[in-house]
Amino acid sequence: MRTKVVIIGGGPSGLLLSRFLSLDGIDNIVLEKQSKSHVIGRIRAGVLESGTTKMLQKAGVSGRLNKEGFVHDGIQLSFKNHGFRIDLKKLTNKHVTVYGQTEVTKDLYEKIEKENNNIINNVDDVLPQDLDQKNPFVTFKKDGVENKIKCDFVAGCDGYHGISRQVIPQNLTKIYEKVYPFGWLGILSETPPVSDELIYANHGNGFALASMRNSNLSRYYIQTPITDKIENWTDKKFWEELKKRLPTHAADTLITGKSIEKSIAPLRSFVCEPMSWQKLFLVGDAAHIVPPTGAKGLNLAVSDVYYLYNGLKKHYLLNIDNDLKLYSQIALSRVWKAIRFSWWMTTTFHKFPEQTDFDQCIQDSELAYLENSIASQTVLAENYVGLPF
Ligand code: RFL
Ligand code: PHB
Repeated sequence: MRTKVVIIGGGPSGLLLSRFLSLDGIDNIVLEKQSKSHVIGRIRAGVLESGTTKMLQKAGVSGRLNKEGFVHDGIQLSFKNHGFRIDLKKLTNKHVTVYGQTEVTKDLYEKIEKENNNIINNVDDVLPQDLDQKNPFVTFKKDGVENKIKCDFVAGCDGYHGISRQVIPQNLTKIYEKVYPFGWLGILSETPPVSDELIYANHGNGFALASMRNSNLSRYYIQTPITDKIENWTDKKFWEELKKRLPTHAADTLITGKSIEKSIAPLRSFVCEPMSWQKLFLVGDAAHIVPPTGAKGLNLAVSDVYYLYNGLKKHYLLNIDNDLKLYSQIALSRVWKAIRFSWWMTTTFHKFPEQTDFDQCIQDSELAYLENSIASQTVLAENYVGLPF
């Protein structure tokens, strides 16, 4: 087998890159370890920046997004049981769209299956090789049979636990990492959302987030110790704790119900520099992780796709290699700004185990300042709706 670009990983970044390359007639094959139903079933991101929405529109996969996505012009923040609003629209003239990553992935799969059918699911032992040679290739097993694809380039879109990052010689990369001493316990429930807009709450017991997927599907998160076990969190215990952490006006109207998904996710900030080596380009979670507090992970994956697609397009259609050479540098410049913002949202809203009364007063005054300063609100809003790319 031979193709131009082998894409390792069929999550949102791999699928979107594949779609853009195919639209320009650049041959590519996506190798995905899991089944389609497994990829589509993962409950993850929910908030799309305007830039992400535009990319999905350009990719021709926005039919359902345009109809079913919810435009949000603002977000609610709360501290000391007191809420205030950040008016994203007024401050930036942009909005975000609530539309689940599950749906984005489903839309991409359907389009690609119909038009190109170049996704190979359920592959094992994927290994990119000879990336520093003229003729790189990727080997993998499918149904126990060994396969080899020759290619020009490999896009590592295989997430944080993928193989791609690991094939770069360790002495050529620098890893930046911060692991937070808590996790997010998230539930999905078939209940109407407690609020029309997302609520990010700073509370003495820890952070809480009220989000949603649609008018009868709510997504809620609470900060928990990283050592907590999911079995110890009954639905009843979860709802009681969430009610305590949300501002009273919201807690009083919260409709509870049976959870249809419940999981605990660790929080970390992580960057691998550079994001490319020879013929290999890392994209999305394969190169960087942000804590979900700023809703940036999926959106960063999309801006990486934009930069890489642009570089590959110029290489194949115009024979210009400069953008491809600068991919890592350009992508990292945007990545670090999102790393900073996500870290700031996380440190401003969560309780740290060693937190003192002094630290609490600093958080309170940060939020009080934010409530009363248009300049401070603009900084948050600009980052939340997404920096340009
Ligand atoms: P993914 O989604 O991890 O996809 C990688 C794919 O690669 C496959 N794979 C392999 N395939 C072949 N061979 C191998 N050796 C392979 N190893 C792995 C995997 O099966 C998988 O299909 O990475 P990608 O595409 O870069 O996308 C990144 C996003 O999924 C991620 O950043 C977001 O989900 C993060 N995130 C959020 N992002 C937002 O923008 N807004 C949000 O509101 C938001 N909320 C969240 C989140 C992530 C969360 N969790 C669970 C980590 C909320 C949560 C709770
Ligand atoms: C979500 O709806 O899953 C979600 C929303 C906002 C975040 C993180 C996750 O910051």
